[in-house]
Amino acid sequence: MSDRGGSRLPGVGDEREERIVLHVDMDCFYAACERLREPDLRGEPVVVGMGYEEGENHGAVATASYEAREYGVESAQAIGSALERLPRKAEGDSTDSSGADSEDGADGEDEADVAGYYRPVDIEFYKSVSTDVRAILHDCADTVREVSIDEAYLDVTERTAWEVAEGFARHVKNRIEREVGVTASVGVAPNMSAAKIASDHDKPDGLVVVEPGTTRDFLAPLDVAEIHGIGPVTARTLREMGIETAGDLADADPRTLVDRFGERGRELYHRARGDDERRVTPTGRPKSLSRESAFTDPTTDPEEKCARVSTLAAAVAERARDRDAMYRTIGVKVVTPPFDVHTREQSLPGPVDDPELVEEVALDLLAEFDDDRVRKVGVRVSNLQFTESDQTSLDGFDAPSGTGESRTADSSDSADDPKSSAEAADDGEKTDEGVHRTSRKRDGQVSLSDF
Ligand code: TTP
Ligand code: MG
Repeated sequence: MSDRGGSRLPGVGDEREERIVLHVDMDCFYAACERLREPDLRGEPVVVGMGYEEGENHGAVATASYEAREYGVESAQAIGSALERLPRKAEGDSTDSSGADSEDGADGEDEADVAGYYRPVDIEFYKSVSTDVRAILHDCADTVREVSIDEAYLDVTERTAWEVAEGFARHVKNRIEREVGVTASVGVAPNMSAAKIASDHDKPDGLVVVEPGTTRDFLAPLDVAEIHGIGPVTARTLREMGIETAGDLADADPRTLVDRFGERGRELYHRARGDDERRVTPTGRPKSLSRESAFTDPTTDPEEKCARVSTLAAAVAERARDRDAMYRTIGVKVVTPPFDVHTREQSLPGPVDDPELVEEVALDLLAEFDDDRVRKVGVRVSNLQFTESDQTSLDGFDAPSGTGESRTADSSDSADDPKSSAEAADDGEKTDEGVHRTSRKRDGQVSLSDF
């Protein structure tokens, strides 16, 4: 099927088999975000409603925590139906306990426990959390395709090897959990569609690796509906044709499928066989490069802060050089407890590639915070100008050098993901906010070492 390479020997000349693709999908994302700022919700059934208002019955379920799913609550359900399955928890001073009859809960629960926390969607907050997650993804991979607020593909072929791909993926997962506080499920496979199925295979907190050469076997027992691109209608038609599993589909006669579904039938046939030659194409060229690092304990020690900023400055400058990027603006970010983000930056007369200057300017900007207790510092270069077209093959997504829109925190195909505060900072604004927002860490070295 591959028109690339000639040999089918594993790892030899077959580019398709060599790719290492990660699909990262956050677990019950909106609910996880709510838990982040309301830790009491951990381990509890949580329902996040779109168009929902506290104490009301209208709106639809955007997502439900896995605990709430136990009661039959699911995305797109009317809040009224969700409340029938999982009554609202009576909470202190604010919410009522309407419908708090708990007899239809899951087995073995105390009556008092059979109730859930209902929260309205707060998309701005979820975007800020998504920005933090994306920063880690960009730090871990050179090629990141953000497909929604909680989902991305990474091509990490250049960063790792199949022998250690599982450890690499675990590292990505652990970083997200440790640094952001939400869990992701990750699928690793030689192509995008298998990676997506793999990330969904063991949710939540899953990690499933599909080694090259095993994709077809991995897919075979799965229901056809799990194949990307097969919705309920197609699945029903396939079942009527006696095709229940991906294995059945892989063994079907492609001509019959084309007769029934047109060329799409052939595509589904290939997907079921684990053939998917799409490359992970990034959602954009960076508008800035940054790196940041949290102190284990907040510190006031100027030397400690300076040392950290120097290290970060060197890392950022090196990354810019790797990317053939010159920069005209150098900035620092300082986070003081609890989550107050301060950014300062300085623009130069023209674009430079000058690691020493990055350090010098960054330390200069940091001096303002000498007396402050600091929990995190970051260094960023922006106003980038690319001296070489290092992503020529991907330029369909890019504006000309220096004006390319950053997709580091933005997804090009996610209309509900406008610029976050971190992005605003990239536009030269100074942010000084009392919310938990961090700019991205999008550069990173092969070692993936955490600062
Ligand atoms: P999903 O990744 O589909 O769902 P999820 O992250 O909540 O749960 P899972 O663990 O199964 O991945 O969607 C991501 C977010 O998008 C989700 O948290 C809420 C939002 N969303 C809606 O608003 N409406 C919907 O119908 C769906 C499916 C998701
Ligand atoms: Mg998700």
